[in-house]
Amino acid sequence: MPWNDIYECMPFEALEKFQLEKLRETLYWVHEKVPFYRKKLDEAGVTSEDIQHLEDLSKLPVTVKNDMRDNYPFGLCAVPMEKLVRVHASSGTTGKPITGPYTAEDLDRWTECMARNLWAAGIRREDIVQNTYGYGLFTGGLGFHQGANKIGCIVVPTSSGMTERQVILMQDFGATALFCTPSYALTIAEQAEEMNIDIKKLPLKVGIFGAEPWTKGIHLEIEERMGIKAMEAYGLTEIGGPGVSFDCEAQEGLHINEDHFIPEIVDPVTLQPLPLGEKGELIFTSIQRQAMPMIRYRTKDITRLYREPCACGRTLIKMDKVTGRSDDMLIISGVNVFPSQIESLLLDIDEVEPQYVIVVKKKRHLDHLSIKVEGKNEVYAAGLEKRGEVEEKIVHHIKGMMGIGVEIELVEPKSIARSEGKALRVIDERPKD
Ligand code: DLL
Repeated sequence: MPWNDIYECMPFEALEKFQLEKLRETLYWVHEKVPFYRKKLDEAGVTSEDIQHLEDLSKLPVTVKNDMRDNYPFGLCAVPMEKLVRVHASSGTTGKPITGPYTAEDLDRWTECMARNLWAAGIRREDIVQNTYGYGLFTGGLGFHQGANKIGCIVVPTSSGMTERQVILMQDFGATALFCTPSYALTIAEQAEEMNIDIKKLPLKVGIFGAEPWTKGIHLEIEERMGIKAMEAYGLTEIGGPGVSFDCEAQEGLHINEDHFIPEIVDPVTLQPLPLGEKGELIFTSIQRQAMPMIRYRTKDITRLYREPCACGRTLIKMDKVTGRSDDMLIISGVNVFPSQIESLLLDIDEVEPQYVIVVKKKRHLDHLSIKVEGKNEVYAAGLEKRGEVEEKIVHHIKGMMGIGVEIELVEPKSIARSEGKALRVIDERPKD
């Protein structure tokens, strides 16, 4: 039985009616409250009255990440500041992050979506869940925490990092469920093996993994090494964090919480809507968010949608696992990283040229990012010690601004191949399967 069978098992016609009503309310609301949307809707010549069917969604303009940057931090808010109770954030394409503000009601709705996700993965009151998603600006930690609280289980809020301690606590507290990124799950498994602790013999029985792409191969490897069932969670800060879509026991696609988010698939180049079942870019319109509703937000995630009867009884539409993006965003152990963001940080450093290559590798299951950047003539010529100082300075700058560890190699001026078209700035050497 789903967490909320009224909404999760709603007949399609009723759902469509509900979505249309909420969509029209949202449009009216953003036109009233958000100058950015008012301008865009007026320019497109569309009002909530023009939306008579869900297909009319395609008449509306899309919203992109840079719109959030241009309206940073609270320009897209549809409520006065005193109504906000929380703000999360995630990486933007350049220096500034993108913000995810919530009203108290938004938090309640998010919690409801997370409870559905956890419940569908088999989490119940009697579970002890170890939540290693980062607590902080990232939506993973608190999002999962709230969902687990709602179900009433015991949460162990370890947050991310200190892997040895994670393993010890998992053993000592008898965690029955683990929440983390898939890459971190493998790191925990490996750490346990090094400590001669057999996770398969511990009470752990399920994990809910997400925040980064992972292949079926990794899925099976986690299940095999930990002796657990691996379930999935998908979401993004822009439309409220995790809880957007989730695995059920059938594990044949992720159910989207459609009473909160209307999905569409479009051609990433023409933006034309594609029929159900075709692969393209996923777009979401939030229809129950107050603080920052999103109209046709381009996720850049590539997937397909299908509406088929599911063995679990849910009628919510399903999406495939997300395996790629239509932009150059990298996900480094769950942290979103744009090459443009790294570039703007490198440009802050006087000692280097704006010539660089980012190399992403897997090192012991974790993503590892290294950057080769050209030193300026005089800096490079000053010798190893000076180069080391500058490398250190860049490492600190990137860590301080983005929160990720990188390895920097200051290389000789003019040693990085110059482009004759699109610059090759990223070399992703991670295995594809
Ligand atoms: O990653 C929210 C989240 C937290 C989801 C915990 C699941 C678990 P952002 O940091 O804003 O939010 O990153 C959003 O991460 O557009 C996808 O590209 C990617 N992503 C999230 N979940 C998955 C997944 C959180 N299950 C971006 N599979 C999204 C593949 C995922 N990619």
